[in-house]
Amino acid sequence: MQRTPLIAANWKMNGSAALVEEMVDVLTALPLTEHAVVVCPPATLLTRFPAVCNFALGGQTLSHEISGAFTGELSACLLQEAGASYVIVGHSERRALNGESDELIAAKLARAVAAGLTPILCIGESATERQQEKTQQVLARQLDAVYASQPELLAKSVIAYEPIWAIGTGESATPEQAQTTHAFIRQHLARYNTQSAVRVKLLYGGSVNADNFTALFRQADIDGALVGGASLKPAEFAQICLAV
Ligand code: G2H
Repeated sequence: MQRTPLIAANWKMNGSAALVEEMVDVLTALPLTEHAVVVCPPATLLTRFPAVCNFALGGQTLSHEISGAFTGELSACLLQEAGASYVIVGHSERRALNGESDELIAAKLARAVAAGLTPILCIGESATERQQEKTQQVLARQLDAVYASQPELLAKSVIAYEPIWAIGTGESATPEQAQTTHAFIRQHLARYNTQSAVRVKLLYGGSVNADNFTALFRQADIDGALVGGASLKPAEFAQICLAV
């Protein structure tokens, strides 16, 4: 099964109008195939990107509610109106710093799909959980929370495996570690729907850079990357985009 690659940039709470301009200049000069790259800047910067360009835009989170008295929240429709077609859901920083539970993440993902946004669901284990050999258990729990009761959402999702110990540390998982875990994820997803499990894009995230990406991307079950720090450097991000 041939899966088309996807490189996603997660700017987190970084960036500026100037970085938008720089990134647009660099990316629009690349021969990117359709839907190969998505940039997820802070929501306030979404409308600073051109309405039409050779990459897609995404939000970094969304509300599970449709609209209403939820001060500070962003709905799927607001993100769409600002130009997003993707949205990151369940990033470990939101799970840890904002107390997002598996159940809330499942509701957010369902809301994103209902609105026509493609969710990039982030899952991953902590260093302690890996040391305790609980990686598969944790990933299975995070996946089951979303897909066990709504397996039809898998066909509309992208999944990013981001081991927490590799996030922003400069210490990426090795290609072998990442492949072993991605293979487990794909195998687990087959419980919900075998065809969707083969088709779903599995991204790796956690200290991806221009030096380590090629070896990661060569792995059979790694279909692209969710890039944080390196996505703030347009030239380096361009190199990663060109490696697929
Ligand atoms: C993981 C990743 C982007 P970084 O959070 O989602 O960030 O590449 O900086 O580790």
